[in-house]
Amino acid sequence: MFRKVLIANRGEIAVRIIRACRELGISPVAVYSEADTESLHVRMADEAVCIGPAASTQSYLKIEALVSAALATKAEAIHPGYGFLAENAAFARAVNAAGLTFIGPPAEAMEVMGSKISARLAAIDAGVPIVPGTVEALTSFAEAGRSAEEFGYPVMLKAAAGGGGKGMRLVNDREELRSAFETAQTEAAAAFGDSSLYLEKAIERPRHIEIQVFADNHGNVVHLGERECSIQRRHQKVIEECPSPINDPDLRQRMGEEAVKIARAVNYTGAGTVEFLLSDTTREFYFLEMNTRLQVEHPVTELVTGFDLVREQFSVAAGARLSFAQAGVSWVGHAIECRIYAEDPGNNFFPSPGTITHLQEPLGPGIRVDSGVRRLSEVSIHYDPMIAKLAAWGRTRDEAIDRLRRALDEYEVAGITTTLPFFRMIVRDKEFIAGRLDTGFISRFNERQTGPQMTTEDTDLAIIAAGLYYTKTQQPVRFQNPVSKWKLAAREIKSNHRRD
Ligand code: MV4
Repeated sequence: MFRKVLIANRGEIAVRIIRACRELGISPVAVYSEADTESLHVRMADEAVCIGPAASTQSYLKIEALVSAALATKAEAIHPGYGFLAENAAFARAVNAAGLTFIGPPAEAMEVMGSKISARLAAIDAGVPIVPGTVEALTSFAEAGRSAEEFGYPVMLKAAAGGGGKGMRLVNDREELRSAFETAQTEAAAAFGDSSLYLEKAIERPRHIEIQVFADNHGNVVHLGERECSIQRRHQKVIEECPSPINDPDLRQRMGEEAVKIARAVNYTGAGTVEFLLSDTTREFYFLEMNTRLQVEHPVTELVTGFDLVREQFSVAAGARLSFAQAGVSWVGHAIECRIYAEDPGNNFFPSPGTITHLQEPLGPGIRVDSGVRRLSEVSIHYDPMIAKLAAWGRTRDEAIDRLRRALDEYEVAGITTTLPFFRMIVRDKEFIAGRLDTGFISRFNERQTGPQMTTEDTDLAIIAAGLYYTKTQQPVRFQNPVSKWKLAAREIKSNHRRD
């Protein structure tokens, strides 16, 4: 095993990786930008190296600074976490060229999956079903028109260099194609420096189901089942679950086998995720893309399978065999994760940077919090606003939801606005509880919410009532079960009050 590892990341994932280091007796080295001198991950590491100014392009994305920091501290390996350079093949190559181990797949596998077109070709070669569509990049608008007719409207235009929904356009009919083609091209060029597009038939009301895979350097490839990630907002996952509420052992096995085929086809090693779209109506599934990193939502798989994915990443990167075989993987109970963001759900999820003046994270049966912050942490505008992940495990989905609801109500954050109130409403939503989670969930949820929305006068009354309560008792407003909008509003007023 490695003696010392550098963690090329920040926030909750750096903390998560440091914890795995501790359990394995590895000395963790943190890196930080000038905005992160006081951050939790820096405090928790054995050593920390400042790699540059706040802007991530000048710090967390600086390949030379990271490699130099690893060499200077005599680290033997670099764990990239997720985001930043985690899926950057040039980074993996630079790490290896410096004689260090990159904790992740081979650079070649990252490159194949980095282009959606080569990823689809790899799937075809492996005999894995892909969404019907073009195999090569579209060379002209005329070709897009012909392909759209061939596969049949509605179609999706997607950026070849994209992923995660960036530069994606739904085209319902011939009339919409021209402007969709042009905007998708412009967006792709701006976001990825590559305007090439391809076209897929649109799957209506799909579910996003992904399979966790793991491979070692000895030819062993296994899957750890699925995660349901259909609840998304602007292509950002909001809630993830394991197993999928449409849990079906036969479907899991079939998707798992296809995911393993893909991983084998690209000589994958380490942790990876194969994304599929599943048609709710036909139950058919199609390969979408492969993420060549540890994912944000890995805790739900850990809670249900019992494996420590970061530990396993270290172990296979150090050359060991996987600590389990496919037959040794079983799934117990149900886990659900909420991503807690420093964003204002009452203001279109606008970022809410600032100082966390009060923090009480939930604990208790079946609760796991992966947090990157503590009291007095600064949430900076420079980085992703996700401050923590809250996951609940229960023997059944209902029990997991009960625990999640309880933990969300226990969770206190003041000084910044968070997405906690949004989750407190989702875990009380009938459709969510029933597990009806296709990709249209959030927009239908928002429509349901606009029904009993508070009027301005209601809000004013709630503010006055909460103010009176506070003046009288000198106690922050506290509710055991904030079911009504009024109580939720009062809860927010309580957080606002603590801001000073
Ligand atoms: C699709 C699709 C329908 N048909 N592709 C969105 C994120 C990216 N990973 C792929 N996405 C989609 N691709 C075809 N051919 C619908 C979506 C989609 C979606 C997928 C999963 C979860 C939420 C979603 C929300 C909107 C669109």
